[in-house]
Amino acid sequence: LSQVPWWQDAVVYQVYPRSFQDSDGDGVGDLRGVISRLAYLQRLGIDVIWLSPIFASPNDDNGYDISDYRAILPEFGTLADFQELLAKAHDYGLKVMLDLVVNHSSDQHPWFVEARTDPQSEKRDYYIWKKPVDGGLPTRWQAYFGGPVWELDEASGEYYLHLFSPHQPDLNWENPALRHEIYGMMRFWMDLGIDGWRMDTINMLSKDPAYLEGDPIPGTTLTNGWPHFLNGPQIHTYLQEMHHEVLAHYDVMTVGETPEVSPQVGSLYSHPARHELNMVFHFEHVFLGDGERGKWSDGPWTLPELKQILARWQVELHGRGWNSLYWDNHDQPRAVSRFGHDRDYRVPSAKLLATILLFMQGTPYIYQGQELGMTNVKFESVEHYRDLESLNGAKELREQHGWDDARIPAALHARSRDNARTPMHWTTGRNAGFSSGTPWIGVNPNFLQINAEQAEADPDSVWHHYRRTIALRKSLPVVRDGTFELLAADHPTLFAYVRRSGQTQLLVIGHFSEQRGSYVLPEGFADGEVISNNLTHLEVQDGELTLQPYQAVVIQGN
Ligand code: TEU
Repeated sequence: LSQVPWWQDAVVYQVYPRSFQDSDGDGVGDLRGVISRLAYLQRLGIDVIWLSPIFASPNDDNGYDISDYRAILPEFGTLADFQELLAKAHDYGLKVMLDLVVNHSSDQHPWFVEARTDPQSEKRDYYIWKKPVDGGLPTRWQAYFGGPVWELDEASGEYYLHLFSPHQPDLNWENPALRHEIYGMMRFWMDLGIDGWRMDTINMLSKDPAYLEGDPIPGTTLTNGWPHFLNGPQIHTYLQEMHHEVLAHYDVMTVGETPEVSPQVGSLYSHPARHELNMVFHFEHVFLGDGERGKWSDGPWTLPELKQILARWQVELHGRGWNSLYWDNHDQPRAVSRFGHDRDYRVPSAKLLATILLFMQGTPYIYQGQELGMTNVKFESVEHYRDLESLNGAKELREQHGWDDARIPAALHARSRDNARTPMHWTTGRNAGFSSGTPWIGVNPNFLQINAEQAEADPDSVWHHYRRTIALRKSLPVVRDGTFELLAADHPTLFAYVRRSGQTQLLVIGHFSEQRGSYVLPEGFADGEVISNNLTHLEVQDGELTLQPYQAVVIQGN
């Protein structure tokens, strides 16, 4: 009998430190703030805290642009604060993962400063430089935060590559000295006792050396470079090397952030026999509705599409790797606003999303505030946004695509990353209990109705539904081990699946609709036991279930 790895039983909670809890009144969340909330996280029943980057950074992209990988961002605290956080978390039985951002550094990192000021230095090759082609850009690939991926370095006449902002130059993973610097840095944090890594954009490390032009992006002069840098030729070699050199020597969990992967490719990254990562985040469900202007197009999504994507990952990765389960993170709008119904059915639809997610196979990730059913924010104007992707996006939509002043705020409201980054709601007090100073980004005014203090006091809250569902999940090995079968795949409003293992079978049903509906229970479930229900009542008659809007139930069959 093989032992179950601990991370297969774990529930992860993502903390975005800047917006979680401020302890010193400067308006920015910090590590001592996280320490003060460990008891809260333990009460929720999670096992692992993933901290978005806490390292020194000029904050062009809120810490995803690192200028010193071994130092804590002073706004967040000191290394001693981090060590205290780690020790106290461990005392509470909680593990801590950090964010590994090594596709790029900050342009303020001493490596890049040296590479730029002295083209002869060995640090030059830590980054990716190209001579102009026909007097211009080496390729017309579009950067994630707008504009081309190449920035001209006037002094040397060469361009450097930045897949994200110009302040995030890409590191050159082809250089073995760079790779070993990174491995040494990883050992530094693992020797302090951290329990895992979330690896930022890890499938972008290996660029196709041909640097071929991409397909044109309509309405722009730029092209799509994705096929030339996602899941590139050396990526598995690098990850196997990282595993062999560092990861294998520690008891840590790893999750790679990998846009544009299929379950087959996900298996290459996460099959245990390949010694790369434990699991990856795919983006297929959160990319639903993206169009010509990417996320800003915010097209409609349908439930059959959503089900098909999630079911495919459940079935095709079973026994061939391991799934990461998520709706929310710091880059996504709030799921209750996107996939639920945040106006009239906020509480039931937030609970429904919890049920659907937590009964699937894989390691679930809950993002701060998701457990309260926090919603998207409706800022009055573009000036209230802080995220560079949103600000650059708004500018491009206005200047290059002629979007007007009604359409742009609507797009930001629907899809901006800042929807997830407004301060956490703790209480009904000043700034929702986040800070005694002026928060770095506006607080969502609905904190008077949605906050942790009230949620913990109300047994019917979204929070208690998360707590109970996490506990239930942990008590049922079938959730960890069982097979997955999607039922009624084409049904427009019903998300139903069965998990089976040995004699145990669970039916999970979620009703994504404002109307009532009905569902004939499959064989073996008509007189089963209802083990979870997001509403207080339930109607079953002659094997037929009547479903209320956004109702979610789990039935254990016999
Ligand atoms: O995001 C990687 C990524 O692929 C982004 O393009 C993501 O799809 C986008 O933010 C969604 O709008 C990671 C981090 O999670 C993100 O916060 C960083 O900005 C980015 O890498 C660069 O480090």
